Amino acid sequence: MHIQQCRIRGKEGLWELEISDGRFQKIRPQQAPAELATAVPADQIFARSDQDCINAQGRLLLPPFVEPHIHLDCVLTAGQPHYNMSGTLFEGISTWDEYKTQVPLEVAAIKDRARQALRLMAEYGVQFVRSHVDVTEASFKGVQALLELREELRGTMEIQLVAFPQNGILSTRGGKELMIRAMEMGVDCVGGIPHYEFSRDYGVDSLKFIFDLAEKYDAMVDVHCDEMDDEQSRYLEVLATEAWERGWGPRTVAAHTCAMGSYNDSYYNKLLRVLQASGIHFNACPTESIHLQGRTEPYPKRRGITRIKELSSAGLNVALGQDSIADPWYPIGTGNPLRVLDMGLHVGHLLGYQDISHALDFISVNGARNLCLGDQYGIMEGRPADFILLDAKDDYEALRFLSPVLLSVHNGKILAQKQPARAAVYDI
Ligand code: 17E
Ligand code: FE2
Repeated sequence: MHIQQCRIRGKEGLWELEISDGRFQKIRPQQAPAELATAVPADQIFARSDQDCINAQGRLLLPPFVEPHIHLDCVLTAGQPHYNMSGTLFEGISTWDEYKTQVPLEVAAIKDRARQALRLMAEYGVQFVRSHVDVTEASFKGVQALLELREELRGTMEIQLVAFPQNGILSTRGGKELMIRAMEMGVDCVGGIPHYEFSRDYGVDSLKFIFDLAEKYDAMVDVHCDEMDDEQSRYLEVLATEAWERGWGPRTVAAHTCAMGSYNDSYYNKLLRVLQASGIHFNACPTESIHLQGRTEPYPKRRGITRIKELSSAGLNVALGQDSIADPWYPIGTGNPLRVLDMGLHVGHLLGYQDISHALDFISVNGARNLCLGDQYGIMEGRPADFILLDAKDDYEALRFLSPVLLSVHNGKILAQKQPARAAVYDI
């Protein structure tokens, strides 16, 4: 495959790429023709190209989008057995409990829903996905289904799985054994939910157990941490301290950390010390949290979202994820990371020009760091030929128009392709 006249994110000018054996073989600067500058409408790019030689006409090529946080076992179950009417995290959890008992989980059905969600994500440029899977569900059908899917899709779309104890590790009888069972079955990351454990002590003990498991199984850690508005929900300091003590920071993600939006600055400034010392990563889910949080209070209402801007400017890595697609927690969602980014930049006060001009980091390279993708990821000669081509020339345009992904290539093979709709407007 040969790509001509593309912009490459982070580089000046136009480029051509040669791809074979699933890898980028050559990446070379290319002279711009006189009549370029996106003069050719996106829907004609493929018409004018053949599958082996695509002229991008100045469109932006970048590494694939990364979905660092989703629950594939729950996707597309919204409304069964009923919708979450309060819009709270807790009604989401109890609705999921009802689903698990009333609609017995079946491997084939879970795989089918997960595939539908992954197909949507692929359409929007995602190639790497980290999914939580509920392990406090004794049949373990979810774990089995997603492990099978991970293997079936390897090389097409890459999936990491997190053993996620939805109802708590210590607050579920036999919870530790369930976590061990999931790790034995080959799940990639250890998860947790300390803020939902019955007591502070349980929450702290669960975190120590999580890191013990991570060390034993040489696994990454990805914990739902402080997903609530309670300013006293302070498990992040315990998570970061454990990660620091054990040297596990670069392999650890603190997800949600919504309570950080409620911490006072005096505490936050002190907390920052251990966050920086540990080097843990962060994951925020802005569409999910703006919907679920702030539900217990009158006006003025908190936003319930972690300090994306402040953490980023303190040098910490923050990625954005969607968390849900039509499930008991969040009723809508398309799989498009640009939609999540749009929300994150709005609620995070991140629409300054400088912010927008590197906005796509939040749904690409930052997510790749959360997933520890290392040199598996990036537009460089010798690396796997994984990339997307956006119908935009830069981050600013991509964000403004929520631009479609024209082409998504994984290991040198086309995973998804889109012909954007054409509109006609008259008399203006
Ligand atoms: N479970 C949970 O505890 N929190 C969430 N946001 C989702 C599932 C989606
Ligand atoms: Fe989640």
